[in-house]
Amino acid sequence: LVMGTALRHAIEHHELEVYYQPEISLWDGTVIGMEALARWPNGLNGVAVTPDRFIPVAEETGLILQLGEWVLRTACRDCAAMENRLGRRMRVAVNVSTRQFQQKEWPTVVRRALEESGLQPHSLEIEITESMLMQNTEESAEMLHALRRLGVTVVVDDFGTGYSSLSYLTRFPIDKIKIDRSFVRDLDTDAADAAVINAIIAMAHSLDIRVVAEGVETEQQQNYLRARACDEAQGLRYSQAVSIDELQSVMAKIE
Ligand code: G
Ligand code: G
Ligand code: MN
Ligand code: NA
Repeated sequence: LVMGTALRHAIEHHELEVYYQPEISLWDGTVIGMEALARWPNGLNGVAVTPDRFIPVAEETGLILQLGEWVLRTACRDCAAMENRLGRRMRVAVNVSTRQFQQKEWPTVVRRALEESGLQPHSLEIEITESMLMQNTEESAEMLHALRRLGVTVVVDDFGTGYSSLSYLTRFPIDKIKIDRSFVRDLDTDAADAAVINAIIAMAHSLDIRVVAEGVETEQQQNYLRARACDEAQGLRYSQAVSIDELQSVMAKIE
């Protein structure tokens, strides 16, 4: 409750920030995208609060609608500016919560964020979770088709940790999956995790779905994933999430 009140105040007083973690193409090593991650630097009593603590509070209090729309608009604006500065295409991935996804007006919110920023729809990726797909499957399918019609990319985040009913990959319009970092972590030592990763990549590619590996920390993990034709990687091997101003120099180091 205390955190909810402080969070509302922080949102209204523009005290939240959006940081970006680069996403690397395993085909050519370039940074082709970035994931937008909310930050609350001054948090409670001046101590930063991490999103795994304040996002659930935002969801319980309903503040996620306001917070989520602000993250989306900021991410679209920052990505459009980055594309202009680089003179090439970039993509930005935005996480959404169930409450946002269940709003009838949500596709309109997305369309307006694109229009006001000038960002091309194909540069925006919306990250949803497996559990969001399994609740209200009819409505979820409708929402994903609405996003598709806008030209936005649909990504399933934390892949492998939820219901893992693979049939939904054929039933919903999904462009891309992000393999959860728990499978990547012990890749070098755990044959079972490696086997799961091989199977996920093969299955996704057979369905024309691109694959991102999360939580890549070592060169060995990167090389394994590249050998298995995993398309993209994200993790501390490349960079943690940084401010948009820091991102360009981080990119220069990676590339
Ligand atoms: O940045 P970090 O890796 O600590 O993020 C922790 C979690 O918080 C991530 O799993 C991410 O999905 C979630 N998160 C961060 N920013 C947002 C946001 O803007 N909206 C939603 N719904 N989740 C977010
Ligand atoms: O959306 P998602 O839940 O994936 O949010 C990303 C989270 O993953 C953030 O909390 C971030 O700090 C964390 N993270 C990013 N890269 C790595 C990594 O390489 N290893 C580990 N252990 N965590 C990471
Ligand atoms: Mn994510
Ligand atoms: Na994730």
